[in-house]
Amino acid sequence: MFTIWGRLNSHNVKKVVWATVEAGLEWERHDIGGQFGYTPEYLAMNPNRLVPTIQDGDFTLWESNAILRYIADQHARHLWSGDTQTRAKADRWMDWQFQFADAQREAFLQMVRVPEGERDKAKVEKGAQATSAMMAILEETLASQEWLSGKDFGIADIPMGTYTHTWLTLGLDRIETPHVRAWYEKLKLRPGFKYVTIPLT
Ligand SMILES: N[C@@H](CCC(=O)N[C@@H](CS)C(=O)NCC(=O)O)C(=O)O
Repeated sequence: MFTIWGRLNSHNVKKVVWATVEAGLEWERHDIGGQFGYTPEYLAMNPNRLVPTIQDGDFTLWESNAILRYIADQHARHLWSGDTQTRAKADRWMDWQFQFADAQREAFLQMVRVPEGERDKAKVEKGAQATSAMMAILEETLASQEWLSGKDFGIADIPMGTYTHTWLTLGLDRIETPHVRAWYEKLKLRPGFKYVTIPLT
């Protein structure tokens, strides 16, 4: 059994659940972190006091994108290109996603956690500008290739796919990105994407 530890209102947990579904694994998930708190047993597996963590038999791993790479390597090779250079170009979007998460974080917290009249408009505007600037790069990429993973959907589409859902639905001012939108519409059809749409509050 493949076990996922982490509350489902977390971007990083959603990514892992989506990848697990894509890999066709039999899985279970336990709520932990955030409003659910932590147990000593969990902290023994992951001392960072963060989610997610997975257990695959007696193998334990934390760091969401490392988990995605592990899932593809161990269980779903079709989600990674066999060509090293194609794979490296795909892989970089997984690291890039953490920069995007940083750019979006403050605006996200304002929009999701703070009542409308009390929001710090400067933080929202700063996040809107920073994320639009990054999305312009994704837009240019997706104008000339169908997936971030290359010519086929793969594991590298999952991290930015998850964050793009938030970006498109958060209500921030944003640039027009027709190619990102077209890619997102295809992602919505993937098995496992439904977990991405679970509210983050
Ligand atoms: N780089 C880590 C970041 C993990 C992380 O920041 N997780 C957040 C949720 S998205 C968290 O655990 N926050 C504290 C909590 O939920 O208790 C990863 O990708 O796994």
